[in-house]
Amino acid sequence: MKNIDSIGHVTGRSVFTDDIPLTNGTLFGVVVASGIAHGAIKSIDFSQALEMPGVVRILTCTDIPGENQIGGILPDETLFAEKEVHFIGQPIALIIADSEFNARRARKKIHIEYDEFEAVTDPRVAKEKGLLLFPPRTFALGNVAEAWQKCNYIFEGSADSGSQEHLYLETQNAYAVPAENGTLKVYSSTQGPAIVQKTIAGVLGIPMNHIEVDVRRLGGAFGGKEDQATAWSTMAALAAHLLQKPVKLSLSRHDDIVMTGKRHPYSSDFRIGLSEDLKILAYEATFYQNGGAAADLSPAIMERTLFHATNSYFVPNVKATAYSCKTNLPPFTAFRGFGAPQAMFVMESAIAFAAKNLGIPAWKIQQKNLIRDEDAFPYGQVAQQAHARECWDEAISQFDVAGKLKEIAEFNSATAFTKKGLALMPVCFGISFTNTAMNQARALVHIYQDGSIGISTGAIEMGQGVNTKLKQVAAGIFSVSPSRIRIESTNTSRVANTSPTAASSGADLNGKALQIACGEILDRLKESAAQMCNTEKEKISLQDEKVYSGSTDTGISWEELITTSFRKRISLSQSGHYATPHIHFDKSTEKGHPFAYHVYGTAAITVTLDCLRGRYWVDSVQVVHDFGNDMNPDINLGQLEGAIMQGIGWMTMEEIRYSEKGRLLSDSLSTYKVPDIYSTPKIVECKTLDKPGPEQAIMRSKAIGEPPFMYGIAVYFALQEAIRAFNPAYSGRYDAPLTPEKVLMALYNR
Ligand code: LUZ
Ligand code: MOS
Repeated sequence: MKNIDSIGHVTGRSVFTDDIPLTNGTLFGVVVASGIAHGAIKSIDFSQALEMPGVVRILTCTDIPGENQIGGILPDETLFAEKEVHFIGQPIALIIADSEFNARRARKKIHIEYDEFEAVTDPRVAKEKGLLLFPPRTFALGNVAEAWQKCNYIFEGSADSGSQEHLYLETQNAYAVPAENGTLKVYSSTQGPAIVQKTIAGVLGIPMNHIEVDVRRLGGAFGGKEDQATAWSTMAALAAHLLQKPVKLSLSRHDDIVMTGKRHPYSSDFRIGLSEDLKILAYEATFYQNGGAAADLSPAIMERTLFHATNSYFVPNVKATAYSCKTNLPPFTAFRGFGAPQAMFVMESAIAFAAKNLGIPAWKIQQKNLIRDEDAFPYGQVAQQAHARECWDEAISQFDVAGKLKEIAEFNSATAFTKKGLALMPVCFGISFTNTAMNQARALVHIYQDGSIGISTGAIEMGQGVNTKLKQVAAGIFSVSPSRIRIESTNTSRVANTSPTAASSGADLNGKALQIACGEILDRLKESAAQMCNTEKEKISLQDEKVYSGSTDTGISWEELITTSFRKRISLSQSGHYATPHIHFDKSTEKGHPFAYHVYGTAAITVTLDCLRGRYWVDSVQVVHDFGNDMNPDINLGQLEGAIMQGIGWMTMEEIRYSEKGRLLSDSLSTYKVPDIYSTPKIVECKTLDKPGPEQAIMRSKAIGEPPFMYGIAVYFALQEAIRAFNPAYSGRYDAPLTPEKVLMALYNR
């Protein structure tokens, strides 16, 4: 089934939050933000701004009727700064004017004086100063202290990975419309409408049932709207509530890039111990997560870093510790992979470092240590249907990796200034929110009298195709044409208390809830049909919009079944609730069974390097991926390809830089480069591992959003191979992204 949004998107008819027609009298908000990274606000002069044309009002923390608090996990973040500011871009006030232009013009007339304090931007410096957002955590398995004695080889090093801008096409925006009796309707470009609703309720000091949040679809999110859509929606709601006028707030691209949090940069130390025959006996990692100025989702992201510390490998003795360091940068947030890519980069760096020192290819260590069924992850969950080895073996044979390595060696010895490199990247990603309580979802299904169907769930369509998958689920259960089904907007009044659409679990959780709701209606319809043709319910089935009794067509159509059932006063509406079974986690022991299942795969990436200029190309990305029973090859391949490109961008050209004073230097697309059509690999080839998916995956089709992101990590190590082929003295620091500038330096330095 094709993505149901494809035609609307291509013809520009799809409606995003920013496209919603505005009510007459709508006002516009523009955010006034801190210009320094750390300090006390001495004075603010709004007088000139208030006199500018069209300005209606300027809101600050003193205008908040409820609590000035938007922290999602920990209550440590204000909507508007009070006495102090903690990062450049921290909201201080909201200008409301009759147009966005006028609000922006007025912003230039605001004068703020600060007492400037020292700014910290480096996580290790923050840790030294005792600046942590919350206490550190350690995951452990076996006994590393003892295991070092048994190792033939021990290597120690460090690895850093950089931040990443989400660059969703649709910037953060919301439209809040006051309704009767103090209620509000808020259109929000958010992955988490329930979080938006709850936060608005807290800030306004009104009950959640006074706020209806509605989301048609997002123009991309990638995690950037899991938690960080909330502030902007809340500001719009606050203004609409206080002024009793509709208020629109839409961040300009520049404001969005400067004010919102991104992927967490990490600085990490590793120690890896191996036996003579290359078994990893012990692994120790210390992660310094740069959390920014408030916790945001950092506790959950730090947790996922620990969960994925050993990637796809079984290591019998592990100790992984993570610190979330408080710095004067915008709070870093969810981004596809959610802390796992950062952990896996460290593990792969440790393996690459060991391999380099032993003078062997890294794949020998990777291959030797892939996890098997019944091996335990450091968090206690035992691997089941672990397809790490199958994916690896298939990749090696299907893509003739041995032959390629030989070709590359020959090429490299025959050419002076062009070198090639290849690296492999096995991936294992756990599916479920690491916070067990979030693994629940609901759906609401209506069948209308004419046989058409309306479906609401908690899932947010953000381009990933979840609505198409939901339509497939319902069409399959009722055996009706997908054209009879409409997926409604995601709305907190229809489906309440939703988890954000995140953690690659949107289709699984909401699809399962939908299956339950549809299943109950189907059951009633079968009962009704059985009465209509005087037979038992068990004999009835629906096939291609017709009622069958056993194998005979009863002549009753879907429409007739529905109208008759309606006249018989049978309920054609149903909600469904799903909670992932069998998952649990105990934070006091850091052990449990947090994931419904894992997704596996192996990628091989080949690069070509221009050793005069430091330019490089990705020749091929070849993947064996564990889709389970792939329910929608088009959509899943699209997710896989997009994720790989985003992973390659993170590892190569996407470089977020802050000045020492905490100013974002890469604050526009002239200084922040993302992969474009010219940097896509010449070959992207994906083979499906032929293994059935688990029961907990929707239609046994495994979650796809995040796992392929981490295949991109291979590009880093492939580039290092190519650099080393030209410059054997290259020390091989682990400091992503490996930009062309860094590559050029590496080619001619140690
Ligand atoms: N969001 C979240 C996520 O709140 N919890 C998670 O475990 C998670 N994992 C991946 C992406 N987003
Ligand atoms: Mo996410 S990183 O919002 O799944």
